[in-house]
Amino acid sequence: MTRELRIGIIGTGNIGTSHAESLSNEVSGAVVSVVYDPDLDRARSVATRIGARTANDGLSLIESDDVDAVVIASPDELHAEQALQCLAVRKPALVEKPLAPKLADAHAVVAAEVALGQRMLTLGFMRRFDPGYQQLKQQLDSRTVGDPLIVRNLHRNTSAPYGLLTSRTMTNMAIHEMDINRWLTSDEYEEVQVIAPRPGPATPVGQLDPLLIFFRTTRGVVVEIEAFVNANYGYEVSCSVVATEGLLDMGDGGFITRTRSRERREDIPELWLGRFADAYRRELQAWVDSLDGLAAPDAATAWDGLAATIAAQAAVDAVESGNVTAITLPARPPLYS
Ligand code: ISE
Repeated sequence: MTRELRIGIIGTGNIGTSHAESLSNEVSGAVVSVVYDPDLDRARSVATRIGARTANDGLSLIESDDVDAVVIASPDELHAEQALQCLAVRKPALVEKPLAPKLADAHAVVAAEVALGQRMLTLGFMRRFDPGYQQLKQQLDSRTVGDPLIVRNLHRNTSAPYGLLTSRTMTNMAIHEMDINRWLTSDEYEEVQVIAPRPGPATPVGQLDPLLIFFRTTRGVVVEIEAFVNANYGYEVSCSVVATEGLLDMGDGGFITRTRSRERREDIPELWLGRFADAYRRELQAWVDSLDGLAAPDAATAWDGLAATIAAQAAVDAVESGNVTAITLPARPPLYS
């Protein structure tokens, strides 16, 4: 029996705490040895619950001798810097999405991993591990309904957890769809257009929410994303495909419908942690199982993280300009082939 991997977790917000508890209680082959969060009380509370110690800062956690691999669950704008710190000491990391909100930072991480000559970073695009999306992928790959023409995505949050900036709708929220649709269609984006309906009642003045984002891929597939940050009624994600010989519909994730006394009801989760609990656990298990420096077969790489940030920035440009915006992806380095 090889020693259990010792995982350090940076960030004990919603997702960092969820990962800490899942790695401690559900995932085999790993233990959480160290956690860090600037909110020291919150970090201590998580550490006490799972039997880990706390670190004084992210870098000391990364460099700790009792940390074999790192989960980066800090605020988005810190992901790139901490990923670079992990690469500098050759420690594998699961980087929560996005790789970086800023293009230059995302490019810097990919360049550093290419220079290292070894894939050590995995991106936390967990929907690739969601059973519904995996069945969609399997059906598309085996062409059960022919080839995709249109992919329609709904992504609705109950509210804006991190404040509502249109750019964050792209780089933090809809970036899930920007990754998963590349994966589903095995294709790349060549242009994007964004249309904003009138704002919803909970949208701050001057912000755009909901948004309709339209990507066209190199093979002519149109990927439509409805991104509604302040949908208010609950958290809901769905995906459906119009193809050359039929349709595929993942539905809304299989909420249980209860029918009784002439009433039909569904429980709709408030947060992504409810809708994607299984995907997060499967992603963590796949990552732990693959910690020999290579990403798990379905897992997203730093290259996927860069491609998603390129798409997100193009969508930001499109919404600001009101124009169709071209998307150019650099040549994929052999490390990611
Ligand atoms: C959050 O970080 C997630 O990853 C959720 O899946 C997404 O729905 C939410 O909008 C993000 O803020």
